Amino acid sequence: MKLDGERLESLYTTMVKIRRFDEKTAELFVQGLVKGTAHSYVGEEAVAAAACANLRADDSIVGTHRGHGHCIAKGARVDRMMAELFGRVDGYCRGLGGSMHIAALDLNILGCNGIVAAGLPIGTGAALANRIRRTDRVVIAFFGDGGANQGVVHESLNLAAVWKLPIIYLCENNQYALSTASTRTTAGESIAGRAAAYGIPGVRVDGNDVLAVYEATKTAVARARAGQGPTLIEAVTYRWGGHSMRANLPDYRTKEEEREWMEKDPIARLREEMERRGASVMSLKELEESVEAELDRAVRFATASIEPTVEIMESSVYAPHAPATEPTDRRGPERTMAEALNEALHAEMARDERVFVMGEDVSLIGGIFGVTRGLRDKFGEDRVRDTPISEATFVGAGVGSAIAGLRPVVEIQIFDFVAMTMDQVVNQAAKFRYMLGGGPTVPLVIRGPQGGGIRLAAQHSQSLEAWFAHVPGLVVVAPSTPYDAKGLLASAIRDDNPVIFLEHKALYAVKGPVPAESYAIPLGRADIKRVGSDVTVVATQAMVARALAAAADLEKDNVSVEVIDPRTIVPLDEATILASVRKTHRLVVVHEAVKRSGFGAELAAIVAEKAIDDLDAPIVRIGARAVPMPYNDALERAAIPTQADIAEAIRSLF
Ligand SMILES: Cc1ncc(C[n+]2csc(CCOP(=O)(O)OP(=O)(O)O)c2C)c(N)n1
Ligand SMILES: [Mg+2]
Repeated sequence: MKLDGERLESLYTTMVKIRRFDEKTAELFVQGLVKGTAHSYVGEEAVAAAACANLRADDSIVGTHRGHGHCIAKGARVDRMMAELFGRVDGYCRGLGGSMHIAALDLNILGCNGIVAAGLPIGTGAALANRIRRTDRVVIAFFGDGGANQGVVHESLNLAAVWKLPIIYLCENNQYALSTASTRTTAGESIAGRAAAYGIPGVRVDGNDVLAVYEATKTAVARARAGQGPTLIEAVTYRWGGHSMRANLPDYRTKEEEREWMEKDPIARLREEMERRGASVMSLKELEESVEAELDRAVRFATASIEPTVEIMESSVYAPHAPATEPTDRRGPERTMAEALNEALHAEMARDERVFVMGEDVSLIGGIFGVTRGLRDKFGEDRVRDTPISEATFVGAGVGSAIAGLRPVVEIQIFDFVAMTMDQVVNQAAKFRYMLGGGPTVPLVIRGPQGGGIRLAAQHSQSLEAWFAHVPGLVVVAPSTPYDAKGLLASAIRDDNPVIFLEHKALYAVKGPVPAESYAIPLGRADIKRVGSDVTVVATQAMVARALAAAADLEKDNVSVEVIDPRTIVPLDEATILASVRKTHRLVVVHEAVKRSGFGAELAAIVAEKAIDDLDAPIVRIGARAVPMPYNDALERAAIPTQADIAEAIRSLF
């Protein structure tokens, strides 16, 4: 293949820049200026340089922990990269992300990643966004030979193949995952060979031959752009240095092997090729000198940059919440909670074409609880997607498409299955904005049913809000009425943060008045479901009705109970709860989740810290027994707090 001289010069410059950047990084690491760790890309430069040379500015990449080369090849500024490695405010992540997390959305670098292979679902989501928007943009998702054995790689290949997404999965097979040779961990002849199982092209190339990688990627990019779907490329290469700059590990490779691969130096090979085609030694030297000068400036820039502040750190976690005004009149036709949620989805999809819905069985049949019914008829299959059973990847695709500018609403069929997705929720969605210094937004809703009461046993009945409330970066919503469900789902969809939206499956069929028009309830605003003066009961989801029933009962005994539903666990309306406790001087917290380390423990601690002098009695927490949900009817009832349990707890305070 013949590339013109200018293209070869550009490839050469990129490769030299990558090499010298990482050599410099290693020196600066030893000097203590680059902190933590960094992973050198030296030896593998041809892969990123050739792959990205096929991309347009509006195409995207996702990189790996060894991502400096990916960023440089996609056009990142080395001064801002170096400032990031120094942990300084002018770095791409304002010093909050570091070497493994560099991203630049203006360059469509959608993030490197500290979690091996986690970028693949995210890249798949960005490709999905390209598809939904009907653009011809493509995505390259880099991963390693070690990463190739992660489940999300297989799920991503499958998802992209069935949806014919415009993405290239580019495996940098440097033959080791930390100390472990890929021959000891990887079944089959090759990684590229796995593509056959998904019915897509799989290509194995010499990753140290920049022209071979260029050619393979060019074909794959053209295919993706033409709407023909994904390609898996395996570029065989070698990293010259250790796994990371921090790891001082025993030898696991022979010197001979290292030498053999260094002789296949991709930069020297390209240089020879260029010289053979007539490039002068002088002109190559000039390119190298200009790279050197740029890197010197980068180090000066990083050194001069100041440290980020605590204010930057704290303000980078959440995007401002979407403003909302709750309706003054809550009256309306009787609707079930499932219908109310469905109305919100219809309204938000009509209001904003960036909103789309995906999940298992959400499209054709409208979800197993009917929450997404009718959406496909109204908005089409493109925006209402039935997914494979690949929770980690379709949630990750939600993260990727949100980063790419859409507003996905992803259903988890039964919320216990969220365990499959924890990396994408906790390490990716919750941290993306923060790790990029508070700039980007991740407008993603992950919704679905939690809770017990219908005999679905231990793996289909948990109440999991505490898992998510513990993770900075997530919003956690848990409505108890159809009215709240509709208004809060609208807010969740309009919010620029990842929202965990927990519906209680036993409440789907419960009816209540729901205003017909579209409305949004502000996040972080509790609702006083009953006004009282003797004791405050804070209850969530299915426990709200039980607390209200207990309160009605206690009224006969002249005990006046105030019932507050926080509605959103994060952000929490502390002010309303504290004001109530200061009035009633007593607090009972009740939730269906297991009592131990539940949300009630947090709330009890907040009230103890801020209002202990106002309390006339100990705080009482009520939650499920610390057992997995049993199948047996009577035992399930015994595990979950009852109306009688709540009434008894209230009485114990007087
Ligand atoms: C999910 C996960 N498991 C383990 C690690 C620790 N770790 C970081 S890089 C790495 C090796 C990755 O190998 P490979 O995917 O081949 O990439 P390479 O480092 O060779 O570029 C390991 C085990 C991690 N960061 N994330
Ligand atoms: Mg590797």
